[in-house]
Amino acid sequence: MTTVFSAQRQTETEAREKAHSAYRLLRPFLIYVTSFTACGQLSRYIRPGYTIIGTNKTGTTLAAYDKAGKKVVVVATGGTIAMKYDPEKDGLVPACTGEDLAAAVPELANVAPLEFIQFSNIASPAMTPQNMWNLHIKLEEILARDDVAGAIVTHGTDTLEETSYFLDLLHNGPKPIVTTAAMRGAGDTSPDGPMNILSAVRTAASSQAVGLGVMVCLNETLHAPAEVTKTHSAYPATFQSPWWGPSGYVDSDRVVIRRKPLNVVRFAPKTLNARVDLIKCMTGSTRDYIDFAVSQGCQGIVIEGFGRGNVPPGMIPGIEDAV
Ligand code: DAS
Repeated sequence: MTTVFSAQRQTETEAREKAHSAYRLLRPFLIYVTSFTACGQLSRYIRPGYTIIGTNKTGTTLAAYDKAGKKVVVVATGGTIAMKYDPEKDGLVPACTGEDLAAAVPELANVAPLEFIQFSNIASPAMTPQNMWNLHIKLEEILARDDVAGAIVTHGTDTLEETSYFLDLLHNGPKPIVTTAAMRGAGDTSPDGPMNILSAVRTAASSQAVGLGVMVCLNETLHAPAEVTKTHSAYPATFQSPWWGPSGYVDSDRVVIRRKPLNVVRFAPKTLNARVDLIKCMTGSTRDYIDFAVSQGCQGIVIEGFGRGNVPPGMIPGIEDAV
């Protein structure tokens, strides 16, 4: 097994070196290609500071990972990805920083210079809208820096889709934010965290991800936050985008985008202060939870209805009074 991995690593390194020497030789030509494509279809992927180094057989653009030495910032928030088994507690507990996680993945050194920010070290059910807002502010501050190409966020899987969607709604700039997580702890057999971090950093460093907002990266697949959901409580390939499928994937050191999400609405609020509750319909639901939310000063209620938005008749008077 070890031989297979090191042989693969060697092949990847050789391929990367070949690509870089080809890049040096072809540079004058590539400047032309870059400005030519800026007029065409690929223009949305090309921004100052990013260089396209070639195309593969299917015409997918290969990314230059050097981006003139720009950094990928790893923002760690916690989750199983950063946990290890504690025999005393008989469960997983926070045990690793973002830096510890990256130290387990030597290949990261070939992708981009990294910087680490320990935002928190919590299990993701403890995430709050306020935490998500603070994370958004921190990320935008990081991405505003000239020396940064993109950022990854390591997170728990339980609320990964909520945080990713929140960040995506508010991320108006071109630099990529890639969220990732793991279903197995850092000390478990065959942890999925190291490969997920490597794929996330590759994506954040890739010109392919520029302008695509936030992407969720697990199991070498990339998903749009508005489409992805956690489908299983234990299986590592739990993140799926039902109906639509992944928007791309990471194949060794290639980042391949197959489609872009359409109609993404983005906002730029100055603060986050309204309380909004989510109420799920059950068969037999009445107005009780709606009345309670209103009595607590809720300024908005999302009702998760049945089918195309149907609700049990017992809820209707409460909804009418609330609006
Ligand atoms: N520990 C849970 C969480 O933080 C699950 C996980 O990360 O997979 O969301």
